[in-house]
Amino acid sequence: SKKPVRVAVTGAAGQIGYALLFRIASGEMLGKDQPVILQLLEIPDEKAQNALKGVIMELEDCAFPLLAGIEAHSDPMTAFKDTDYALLVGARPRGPGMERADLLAANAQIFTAQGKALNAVASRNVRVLVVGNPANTNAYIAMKSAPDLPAKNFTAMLRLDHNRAASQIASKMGVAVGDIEKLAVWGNHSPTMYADYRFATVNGKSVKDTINDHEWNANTFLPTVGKRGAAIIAARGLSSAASAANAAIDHMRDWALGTNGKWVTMGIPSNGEYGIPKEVMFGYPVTCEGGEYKIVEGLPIDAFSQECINKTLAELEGEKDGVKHLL
Ligand code: NAX
Repeated sequence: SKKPVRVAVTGAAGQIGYALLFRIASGEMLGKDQPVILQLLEIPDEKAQNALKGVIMELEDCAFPLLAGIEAHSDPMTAFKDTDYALLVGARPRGPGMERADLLAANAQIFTAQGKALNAVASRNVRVLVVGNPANTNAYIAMKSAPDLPAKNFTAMLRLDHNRAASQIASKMGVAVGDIEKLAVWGNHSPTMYADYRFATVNGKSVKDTINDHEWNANTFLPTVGKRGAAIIAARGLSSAASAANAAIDHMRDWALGTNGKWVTMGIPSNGEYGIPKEVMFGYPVTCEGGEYKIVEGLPIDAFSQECINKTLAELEGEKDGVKHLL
């Protein structure tokens, strides 16, 4: 049987953590033959550490055959020791009266410290997914704080936007969501993301030609996907958790185990592809194979798409500017 791999999860006692850990431990992320050791991080606060203990008791009570160990931590320097995968879920939420700059600064502090800790103690090939918002900028900060690790191993979660877009298209067309291929989401995990179905197909048939409705795209589809998080908060009184955890599982599973040629969306550091400045943590269509992702290149960008990409890029560069004095 396989040697266990180490999976660190931050914010482990939060809502997303509660929907995520049990699935990692049951083998849904890294495969039903891959034992895992969970290295869970929460803030030192007594309430958070107690809640983490409760989650660990429940993990134990699942008696998952693949769960080879569970550790509770309050310091990233121990939580990230030798870790092969790191899911950075915990972040500072926007509190009442908090300005955007304060939010960026509070998170910059967290992700600088966590990036440094990964740099110091994680496996040299650790694969990092940032879920905590602002996810792209937090991933950028962690990457910049870990100069000894491969920059390409730092990623941000755009997969929830991708899955939301796929689901909207499936319902518009009355088709099975699993039959949709070649969807792309460009840019920031925020309402400015650009979900792009120009290349998408259902059973080989063009989605764009079938829907053929620019008004629906610009005025219904994009706002629905972009504001889906807010719609869920309005309905549930809490932010997306199970669907976010599911997207994190999808992102890591596809990265580790491959997509068989299928396109998925990942937030990754640009190397200049599609005119995005180097190092910007940007949502791109990718395929994965052998533990590596590869950007789908050579797609034509029309005027409307370029306008959307420029807008989400401008927002990301604004966030980057907002933290540059902190790095
Ligand atoms: P919760 O508030 O339920 O849980 C967050 C947990 O993180 C808390 O238990 C807190 O104590 C812990 N935490 C805070 N700072 C920490 C630190 N420095 N180290 C370790 N743990 C820390 O939030 P939850 O609903 O789980 O959401 C977590 C994050 O995901 C938020 O930032 C949220 O905005 C973000 N999201 C990102 C999404 C995406 O698509 N990228 C979608 C869903 C979600 O909104």
